[in-house]
Amino acid sequence: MIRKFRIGDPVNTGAVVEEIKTESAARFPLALDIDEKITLSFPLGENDMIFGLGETVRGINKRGWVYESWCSDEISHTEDKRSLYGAHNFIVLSGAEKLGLFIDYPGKIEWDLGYTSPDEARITLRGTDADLYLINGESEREIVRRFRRAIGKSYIPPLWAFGYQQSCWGYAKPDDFRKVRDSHRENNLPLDCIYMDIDYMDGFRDFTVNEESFPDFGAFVDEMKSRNIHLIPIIDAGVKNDSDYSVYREGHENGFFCTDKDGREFRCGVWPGVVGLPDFLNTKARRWFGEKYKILTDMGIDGFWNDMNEPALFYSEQGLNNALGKLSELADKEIGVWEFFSLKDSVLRLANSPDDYAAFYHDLDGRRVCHKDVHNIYGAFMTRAASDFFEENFGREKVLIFSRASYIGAHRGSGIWFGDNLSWWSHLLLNLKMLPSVNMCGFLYCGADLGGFAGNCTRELLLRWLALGVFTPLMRNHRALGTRAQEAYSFGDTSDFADVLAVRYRLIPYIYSTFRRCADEDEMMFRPLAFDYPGDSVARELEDQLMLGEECMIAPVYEQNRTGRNVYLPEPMKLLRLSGVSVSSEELGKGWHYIDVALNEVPLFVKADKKIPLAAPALSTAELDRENLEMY
Ligand code: MIG
Repeated sequence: MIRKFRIGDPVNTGAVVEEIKTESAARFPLALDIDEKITLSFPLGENDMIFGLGETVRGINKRGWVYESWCSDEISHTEDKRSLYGAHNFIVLSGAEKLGLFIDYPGKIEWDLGYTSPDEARITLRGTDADLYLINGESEREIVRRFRRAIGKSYIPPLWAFGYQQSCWGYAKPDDFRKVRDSHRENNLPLDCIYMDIDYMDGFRDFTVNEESFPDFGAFVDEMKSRNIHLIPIIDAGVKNDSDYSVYREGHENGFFCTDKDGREFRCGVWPGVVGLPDFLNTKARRWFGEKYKILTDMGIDGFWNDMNEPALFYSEQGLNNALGKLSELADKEIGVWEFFSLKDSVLRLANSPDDYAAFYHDLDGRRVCHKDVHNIYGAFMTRAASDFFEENFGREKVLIFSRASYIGAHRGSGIWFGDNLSWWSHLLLNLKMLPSVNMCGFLYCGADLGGFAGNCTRELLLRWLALGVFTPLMRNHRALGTRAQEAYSFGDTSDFADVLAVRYRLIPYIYSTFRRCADEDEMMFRPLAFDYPGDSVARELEDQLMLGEECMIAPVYEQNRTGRNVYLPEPMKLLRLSGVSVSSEELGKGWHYIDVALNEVPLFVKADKKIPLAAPALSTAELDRENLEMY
């Protein structure tokens, strides 16, 4: 059962698509307090667990920390943080009582889940207009399914988006991309996509291609396609403020950019320098931006990733002026320690500053709203601009699109990636922990930067991370400018990498059909063991193993210098060791087992009474034989 309670006059975020009768907030059964903000609270029983919140830090069981819904360009995913790029306001309380809670509110929310007081959850919305949803069910899975039905079916990308993908901030010239293609093909390493980061553009202008580097971009896209490689360009949220650039000019002339308190275009800086922020919350502006993708689809492009759409702001013009004023004020003064700190802060606090998020406005088709009150839907609506355009012009399942920032609702049109992680072992585990949480919120097409974005990857870390990545719908190796090379051919002998990547292609029929079924049936592809074995006190707490589909369990190695790991089997299973074309199968009983895992191996646990299909390996999805499958 699902109940909806309305407080005030909330903005339509588009998260819920099902018609649900609205009840008055007076009937809301949990403690509710409304003054300048909304606070709801409920007691936590000793053994209660809390699942959900999608893309954020820390464990699968969210209890014991305070999280914030506030889409953030967060470059360091450490456990002292409270938010990452998405705002996924859905939790399931799991204990003697089971209850789902979705807060449809696009401003900031604090989720104090047993942090201030261990036996209380206290959730604070920084505003007074919201829809609250309560979902009952017999099990966590049933509650999730009920919620997912309300928010609508998850996005399904084209099949080729399940192939292996290579990315790097810094590939700039055609030969950079050819080298990636050829090095994979020559070393028997499969590959379906190569990403184009901001370096392909003309001065970081969206929907442009640097003509010096790519004199005939369409021909280059075709050349890649003829070798079964899709090129996937990035699109950033900010549009370069440049009157010689037609996209900016059109946006400016039509009033499609966000404005400051006086109604003038809000000026802030990102990669292109000063930009206009398209007002994606305005229907006309959103449609206009969506149609711009045609410039690239006309050249044969059929996939995109949307970045910087929290929106990330390096600075605003106002903030920069304030900082410069402060510096010149201090220039004539003697700098004591406090002057020093104030000088330092005025510069370091320029990026993503709360003042800036409070300084610009949207036109919600006639209703003027301050950005800070709708911050969490900005990126989702950017991606909706793209996905609406693709669906209307090409139909469903034709174009690959995923986003960095997101809000529930965006799962219907796009996927997400988990942003700027680091080449750290702890981030391999964080990748695993986020999977069930984002699945609960509808995001099925997802994945982390395999090998880690920032920092320097090692051969061992990449192999272990890929052995998790073979199961994630988005399987992309991506890294930052200037980091150690981490393409699968960058560490000498490539045979171990070829063995692991071959497993991905062998599994694509299973992964793809599981994905489709989960999308159709509002199911999670990855689940915590607690959802499937609620009566098993060991399984309930495990956070380094996941259920996959109805047949499997995964348990990757996530520590350095390990030749194996302990795995708990909540029921008898077969351990399949997959490597290249080889498969070995061993029957294991319920309970703990130590299993060896070689660096070129992917362990997969299949329930004793189930089987999964394996295809023959292929170098791209186009060459994959999905008909002749062997069952294991
Ligand atoms: O400020 O486009 O998360 O994947 O490589 C950094 C450059 C901007 C952040 C994205 C990352 C991408 C990078 N971008």
